[in-house]
Amino acid sequence: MIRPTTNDRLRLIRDKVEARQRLSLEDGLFLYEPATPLNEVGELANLVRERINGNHGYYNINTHLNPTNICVYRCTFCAFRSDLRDPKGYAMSDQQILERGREAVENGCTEMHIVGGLHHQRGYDWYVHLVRILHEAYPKLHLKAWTGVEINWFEFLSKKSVREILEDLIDAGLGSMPGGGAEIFHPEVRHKICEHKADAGKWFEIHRTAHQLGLKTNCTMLYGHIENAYHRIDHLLRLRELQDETGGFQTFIPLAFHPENTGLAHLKKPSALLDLRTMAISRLMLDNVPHIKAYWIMLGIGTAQAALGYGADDLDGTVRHELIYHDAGATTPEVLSVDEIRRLITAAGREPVERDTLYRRVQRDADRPREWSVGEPLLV
Ligand code: V47
Repeated sequence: MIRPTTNDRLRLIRDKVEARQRLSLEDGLFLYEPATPLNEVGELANLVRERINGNHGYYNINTHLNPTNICVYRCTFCAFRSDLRDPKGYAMSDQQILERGREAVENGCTEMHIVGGLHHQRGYDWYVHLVRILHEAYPKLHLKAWTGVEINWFEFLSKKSVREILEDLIDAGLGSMPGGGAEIFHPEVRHKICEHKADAGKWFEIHRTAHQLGLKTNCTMLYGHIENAYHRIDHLLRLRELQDETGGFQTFIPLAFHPENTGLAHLKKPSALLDLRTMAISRLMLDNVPHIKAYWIMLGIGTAQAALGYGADDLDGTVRHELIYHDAGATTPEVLSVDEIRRLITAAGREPVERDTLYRRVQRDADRPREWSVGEPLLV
């Protein structure tokens, strides 16, 4: 039997992409092979990216809030967490939290991204309360808060169902959920890097319930540690399956592992080549997720900019107060100005478009840039 060459297999995949057909597990594994030229994988991903998002390069004006870093779990990849009695440990007061809200609004932010540790001594009510006080004080600021792992912890604390917890949070002012806590779903890896926290089934149950309640959520994949290409493609296929069912994911964010100060500090950071290949393969496999985010904080500015030609359509935001990556050795700046982020997108040949969390165009008055309103949804 004559075995198909790399070119034959690439041609078959190109035909599928052009005909808008689904790529299989085998296709995904082939795209990850080092002998499959990265530029060709990127070109295919760019085709899909431009089909879905045209030439738009999205960004938002946002801030992060990590109310506590004290955490009952000990995920080996995390440099942010702290023990209860460690001098590094903190939990913010209501006043500090509200001060962050004020700063965000004064800087024209449309979104606050809220995630943190699972504090040994804080009850369920604290987590709901801090969403409520922020929403009451700053009702226009979109609160994208708590990952599936946190919601699972709230189940333990409150003895309520996932649905009841999400209803409490929506009532308090939750606007959507971030995509963290997904890591790698395959148990071979998950058991080694975060064995105690929510497993894949639980993470999916929580996102499915959120989607059923009308919440949009994001999804992520932490790559570049002990997983292999099979685990990554398996992860993407699981996400694609839930998206077929609910349509509730807005954005997929591939998260490059940063080893410094973690239990996996002996590993090397993933290369820019793996970053771009993963970005492109994500765009190709997740044909039903509207957006792919190149999170500049963790990729570095140069790679994030290049990713806009490898499937990504979004750079995330100006970002203020990011701790999870900076504790793990990220050398990117702590914040980008709007002018800087727009310049990066323009230099990549894309049209910079400010979006809100739900991907509607944000309009600002040139004379009063802190004030804003939202326009039409942005998909082309
Ligand atoms: O779940 C933790 C990852 C995630 C490290 O939804 C690490 O818009 C690399 O989910 N090296 C939290 N990654 C961050 C997250 C996120 C980020 C930006 C945007 C959105 C969104 C979501 O960060 C965790 C974990 O996968 N993480 N430690 C580390 N050392």
